Amino acid sequence: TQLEQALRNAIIADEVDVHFQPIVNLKDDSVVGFEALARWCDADLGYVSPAVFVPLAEERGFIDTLSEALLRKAAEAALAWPKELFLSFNLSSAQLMDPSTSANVLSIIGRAGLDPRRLELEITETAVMTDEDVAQKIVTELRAAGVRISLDDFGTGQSSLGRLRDFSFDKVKVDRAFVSRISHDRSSEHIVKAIVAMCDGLDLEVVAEGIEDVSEALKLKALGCGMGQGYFYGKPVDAVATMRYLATKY
Ligand code: G
Ligand code: G
Ligand code: MN
Ligand code: NA
Repeated sequence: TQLEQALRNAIIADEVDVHFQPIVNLKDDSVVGFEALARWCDADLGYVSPAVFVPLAEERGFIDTLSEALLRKAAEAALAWPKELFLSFNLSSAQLMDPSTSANVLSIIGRAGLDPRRLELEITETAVMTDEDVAQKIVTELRAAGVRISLDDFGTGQSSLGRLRDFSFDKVKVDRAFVSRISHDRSSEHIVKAIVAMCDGLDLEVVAEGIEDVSEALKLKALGCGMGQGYFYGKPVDAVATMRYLATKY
């Protein structure tokens, strides 16, 4: 298709970019890391969402090429940040079914010179479920090298609490569907409260996604949620703007 060809060309021409969104410690609003988010604007097609082109690359079998370019760029950008800040990078479900993913990821960040202990990989429950043995093996290898693993979009899809016990995660990212309703509906508040309590007990860190205003931020702080992310703290911006943002903090 036209879209597929345009994407293939954009990867070759190095036109798929990566933006960064801050993740903060909700106790003092300090930045603790950034999530890398793929961005592509085609000359003819205009802006194309990663929600469209990531699945396309998976389906057509070139997610590895795309993801490699994105991780390399993200790791190179992260080298310029203060060393205590982590880089969080999304892995797609196809990558979690491919046993060579762990070696690939470690070799890409190794070449870039990024300490694996500064890398976090975001994976979804759906991705884990497809082939749980392969996913577990990939995650075990990455964690042995110091990479942390977070469970993305938690609370949506087919959440199984048993997976939180049996699978080795370091962090849970609460889906923004809960956060966006937390100021208006008590049931979302109770759900987030329960997730925070459960994660405390399981020694998992918690990030609330999609915080858009101060009332959501205050509510999440009051619920004891450790970390937050969302437009209220910062929209995803390119590597240069990320450095400017950091200059205002350090
Ligand atoms: O940034 P935005 O909300 O448009 O992202 C849409 C979706 O695309 C999200 O689910 C996000 O996780 C995913 N996404 C963004 N960048 C990447 C990437 O580099 N790799 C993968 N696998 N998914 C990404
Ligand atoms: O699936 P994942 O959680 O990786 O997707 C993150 C997506 O959420 C990104 O596309 C990012 O652009 C988007 N996002 C980040 N913060 C906010 C926010 O505060 N509000 C909304 N609506 N979207 C957000
Ligand atoms: Mn994510
Ligand atoms: Na998410």
